[in-house]
Amino acid sequence: MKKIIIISALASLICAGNVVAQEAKSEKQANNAVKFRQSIFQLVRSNMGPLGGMAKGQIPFNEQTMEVNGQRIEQLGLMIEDYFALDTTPIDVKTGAKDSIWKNRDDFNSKAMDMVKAAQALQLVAKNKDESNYRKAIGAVGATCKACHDDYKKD
Ligand code: ASC
Repeated sequence: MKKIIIISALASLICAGNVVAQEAKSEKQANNAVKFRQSIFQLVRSNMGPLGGMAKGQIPFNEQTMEVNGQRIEQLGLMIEDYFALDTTPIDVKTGAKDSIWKNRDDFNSKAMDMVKAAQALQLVAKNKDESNYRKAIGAVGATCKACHDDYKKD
């Protein structure tokens, strides 16, 4: 009895967040999950676009855009763990996500959190009008995109 109590207490600790890992059970469910995941990354891309333009000197630095887009990327980044909780590898779906994501969940989630942290740092730099660090802070966000793509995005 004691063992059961300890085990269930541990289980509830492990499942403390909203995120419960599951395997996709149908094509419809898996395809929906892919669409939702891709929606997140499309919005990340949309918000990275102007930031990348600033870092490359194509458009002027704009603190407000840096803050707003940084906040959006932060929020989107926080959704990644949840939206990847469903393992779609049992179903044959068209996806850019590598199967290795679900074999390395902790690393994948920690790479998503690296983006969150870099996006938070960017907001702070913009808020403080810390001009000499604008490029670096944007570059740091982009580097977290690349780090995850290198390991977990096909092609
Ligand atoms: C972007 C974008 C990415 C990252 C990456 C940074 O703007 O679309 O995937 O930055 O290219 O290296």
